[in-house]
Amino acid sequence: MSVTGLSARERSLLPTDLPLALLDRNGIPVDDPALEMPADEVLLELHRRIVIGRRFDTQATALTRQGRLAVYPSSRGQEACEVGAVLALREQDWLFPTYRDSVALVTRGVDPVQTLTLLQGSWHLGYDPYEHKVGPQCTPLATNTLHAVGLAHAARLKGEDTVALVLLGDGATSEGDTHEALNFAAVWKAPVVFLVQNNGYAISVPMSKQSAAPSLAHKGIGYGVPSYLIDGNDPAGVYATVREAITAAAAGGGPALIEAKTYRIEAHTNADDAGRYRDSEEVAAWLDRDPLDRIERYLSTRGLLDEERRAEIQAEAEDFAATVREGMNAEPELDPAHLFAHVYAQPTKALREQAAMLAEELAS
Ligand SMILES: Cc1ncc(C[n+]2csc(CCOP(=O)(O)OP(=O)(O)O)c2C)c(N)n1
Ligand SMILES: [Mg+2]
Repeated sequence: MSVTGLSARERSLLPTDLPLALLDRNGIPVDDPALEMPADEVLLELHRRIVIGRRFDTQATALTRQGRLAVYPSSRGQEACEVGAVLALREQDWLFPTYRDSVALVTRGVDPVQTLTLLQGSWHLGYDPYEHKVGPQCTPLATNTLHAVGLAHAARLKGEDTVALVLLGDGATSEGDTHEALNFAAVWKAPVVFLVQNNGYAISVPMSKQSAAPSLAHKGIGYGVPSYLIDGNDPAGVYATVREAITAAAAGGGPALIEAKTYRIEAHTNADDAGRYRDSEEVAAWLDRDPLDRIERYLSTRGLLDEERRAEIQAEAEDFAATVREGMNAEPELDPAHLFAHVYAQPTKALREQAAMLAEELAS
């Protein structure tokens, strides 16, 4: 696309024509990259966390088949985003995830069983958001964008060095909340990074029916938000971009919008049949761009990843999966009265009446 006729400020906000990357689909470093390659320790940690995250994901999917989880939205294929973005966060930063981002949560250190509590249907939220600075996994699309901007703006007013990273999908960019969040993030120069995981679909709705924009990253320009278009299957590239955006936001540069082009390998959730709206050739083409293969190939070529380390990480991932199984197979201890807790600061009259009615019924 020609940028002739645009002002310098407009040009500075635009994403690149081609998605930015550090590693190509074969794990070979791209020529003349616009991003800085992360240190070797970071690359090794990206690899380790992706292996563990993927094992967690297959374990969670298996638990839905065993009736231990009500629903699970898999992020298989999207691990470069799930892991790359989270490892780029500093300890003091906040993460605002969606239902798709359980792997991001466990990468941040949230207990895996607590992570799955919501999807098990046994409690509103299984973890303490303050412990790891992770907001609740958001099911209403895009509402977390507003939470992230609110938190980031408040932190800035208080003089705290905190950046908020919000994860959202391609479909969520059509929600009004996303636009309100982008607008006020830019007006307030709030330190917030919007990472759109464009996985090609909003359930069965493909990108071609979602947006006519040249890219989702282009949506930033109308709000004055600088944008990046990146290869969302390159763990090194996702890490480097999110890190760069976080550093700029922390330095007072305001928000950034990143569109990461990726693909959801599994169905929307275990309740969806993806074969009804996409063909297997499309899936196969994306399997060929697998983020785990990519980083493995790069690290192996560099001599940083041998069979021994690979086996160690695999064993660690198996242990992690066993912990998840054990925790999820234990019957949750539930108090029906908790249904009414934490909904309102001051429960409404109707809720108080319902709670009393339930208590009476349980006592009889
Ligand atoms: C406000 C709102 N509208 C509709 C839905 C129903 N819904 C759940 S997931 C989904 C698709 C979201 O697609 P996308 O944002 O691309 O995220 P993905 O599931 O692909 O990660 C829809 C429409 C919802 N959860 N919230
Ligand atoms: Mg999507």
